[in-house]
Amino acid sequence: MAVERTLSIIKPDATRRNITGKINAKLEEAGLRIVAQRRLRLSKTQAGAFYAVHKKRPFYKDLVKSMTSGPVVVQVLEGEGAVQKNRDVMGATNPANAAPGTIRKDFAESIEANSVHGSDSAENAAQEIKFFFKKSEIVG
Ligand code: IDP
Ligand code: MG
Repeated sequence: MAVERTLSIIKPDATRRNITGKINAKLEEAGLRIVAQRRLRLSKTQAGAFYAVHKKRPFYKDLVKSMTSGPVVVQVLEGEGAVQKNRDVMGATNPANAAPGTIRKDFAESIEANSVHGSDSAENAAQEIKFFFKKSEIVG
């Protein structure tokens, strides 16, 4: 399996509870390396654009609201099969369905406030990384 990069976001519910380190420990223990990282507050426009694919979904407005409710940590993860590996460590979208030991099982508050975002394909990973980072900001 090739070395890949993927975008990870630690969501406001997690920064609020001061558990960014606990989340990143799980990512690192899974063999993912944080090769870029920034803490920021998303504007409504940014969050809306980032989640544009969900525009028609009933939860879109609430999702934008919760993603702008506090700081996030955006980061690029690198590793063998990083896109799928990150999805595996994150766990299912709904924490009620997430496997034991996953980030969402251990930390998510609800299906909406589920602590982390992760790209779902190599193609989306490339786009999402570009959304937040310049090439020079990613140091492998
Ligand atoms: P993912 O984050 O596991 O890839 P997506 O289906 O891409 O899940 O949804 C994006 C985000 O939208 C989720 O992480 C969650 O915060 C929110 N979301 C998804 N489904 C629901 C829902 O049914 N109710 C409320 N929020 C949802
Ligand atoms: Mg998704």
